[in-house]
Amino acid sequence: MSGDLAALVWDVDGTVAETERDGHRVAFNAAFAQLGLPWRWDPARYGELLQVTGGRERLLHDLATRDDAPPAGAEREALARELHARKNAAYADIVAQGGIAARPGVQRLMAECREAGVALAVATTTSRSNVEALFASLFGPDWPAGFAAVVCAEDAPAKKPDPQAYRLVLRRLGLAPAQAFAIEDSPAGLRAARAAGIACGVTRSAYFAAAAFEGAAWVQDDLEQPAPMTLKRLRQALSVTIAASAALASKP
Ligand code: XBP
Ligand code: MG
Repeated sequence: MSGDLAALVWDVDGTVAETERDGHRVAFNAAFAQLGLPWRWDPARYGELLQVTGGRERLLHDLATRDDAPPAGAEREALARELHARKNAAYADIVAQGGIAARPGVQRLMAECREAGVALAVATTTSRSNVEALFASLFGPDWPAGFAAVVCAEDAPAKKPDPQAYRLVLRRLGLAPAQAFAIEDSPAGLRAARAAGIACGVTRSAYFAAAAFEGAAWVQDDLEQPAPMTLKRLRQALSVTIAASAALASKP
């Protein structure tokens, strides 16, 4: 199987940008306030809630722990849907105001890939509207032309660590797992990529700074530290991962 790198697949939240603490969390709190609810998620509580992937799922998880949430399941579902829609609108406002920057090295590595003919793609559990808002703010209005496939929560409803988003991105790109490399920031994201057979590097984000990342091809603080992540290093990491998988498969 070819190990030539044909596509670099990006997670969004925590990887392309630090969106959670100052983006999604603030927007969730704005949605609570809009509906006159007294609930607020402080940075520490939000960190705990990030174990649940998917904003609507995160809300439902939190509602299930509250005495003052609607007791009926259908009512809770409706409230979570309403809050989630309002949260996404508030998030779009935050990023449109330039409130979130790309993480170090993201723009540089994307440009290096484009110059070398390596496709860029996205595999995220976040809503499409959030990706559209963030990427328009970071990369300009023509950003869709720069990405060969963008798989979001609406395309792959099974949230990470389920590999559905990564499998779908491979199908849309027409590539085998060994032709792609993923960049993630969370244990759930890493597991999703690996379960789809894709080699994966990790840039630690604020909320997963102390997490263990077993199975990662590399783990860095970001794409510049401790050393710039280049296409050459990505290709080397891909070869090492493929060789390790082949050695494991050939064991009696
Ligand atoms: C991101 C998520 C998302 C975002 C919020 O995970 O879990 O739920 O926190 O976005 P990943 P939504 O970085 O692994 O893709 O509210 O649109 O879900
Ligand atoms: Mg992430």
